[in-house]
Amino acid sequence: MMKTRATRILVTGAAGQLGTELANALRERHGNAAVIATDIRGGNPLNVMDKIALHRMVIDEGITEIYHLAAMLSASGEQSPLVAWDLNMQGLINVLEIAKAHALRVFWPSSIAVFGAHIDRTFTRQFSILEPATVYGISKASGELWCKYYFEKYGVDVRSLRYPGLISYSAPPGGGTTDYAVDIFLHAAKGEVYTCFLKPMTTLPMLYMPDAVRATLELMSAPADTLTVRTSYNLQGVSVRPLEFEAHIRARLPNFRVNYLADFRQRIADTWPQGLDDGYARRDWGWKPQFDLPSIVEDMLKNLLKSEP
Ligand code: AKB
Repeated sequence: MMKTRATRILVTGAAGQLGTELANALRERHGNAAVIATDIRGGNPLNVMDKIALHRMVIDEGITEIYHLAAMLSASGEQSPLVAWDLNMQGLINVLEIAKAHALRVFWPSSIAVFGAHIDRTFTRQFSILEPATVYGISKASGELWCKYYFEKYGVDVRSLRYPGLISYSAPPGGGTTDYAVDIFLHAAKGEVYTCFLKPMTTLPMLYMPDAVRATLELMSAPADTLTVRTSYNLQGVSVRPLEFEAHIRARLPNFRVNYLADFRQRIADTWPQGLDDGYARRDWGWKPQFDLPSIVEDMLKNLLKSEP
């Protein structure tokens, strides 16, 4: 009889915006001791570029699943394109190789950044052409194909979501084009004026963190034979403009003010989808977002204002 291994989860990039919350959710589900949260920035340090260290961690800790989140995002990637490419690609290949050798399950985040020119930006389909305009997007589009390759060629059960911008209050994002959607709340809660680096009418898709975490757990617990997408699933939450965030926040905090001063991130945002067709995710594993814009704004402000003196 085949022995089933106890679930032991390694999270890389666990100090990041998604990692912080996903590691907590995994701990709640599998128990504290089953989750090894690592990040190059400290705590339990692990550099995903160090193949030997990664291998040692997997063996020593009896890891059965990796949530590989360590990566450089779109805006910082444009500041250091080759460093971003190295980290995002080599890190993923290291994880896939170890997964292949030890029959590990893998979750790896992709992004709306895989899309660029020649798409229907208002309703970007699952199988639209991938022509990313950033090195981050190129690394995510290539990574998706590597995931599919390792699944088809070696049977590695690697699953992925194309996250839109993620909105949360626990840990700040860093280096992304959608970061404004968190920063605007942080400033509002502190009673500060916010200077937005995107134009007021820039529509981008966003997802509230509880929905993003739930989507990840649901995808990872779906039976393998129900999954028809082995690159990465489109995921849609809400499509929002900075001006709409401003108006909704001001309805709660009438003194809140936003200035608009677009920088290089505007060019990135202008290549991304404004909304996505996530029909495959809905059909294959039952995806359905729970938070709309008013409930996101309400929950964000409730939690952020609680922590303000
Ligand atoms: C970014 O803005 O780079 C990320 C993303 C959409 O992947 N939040």
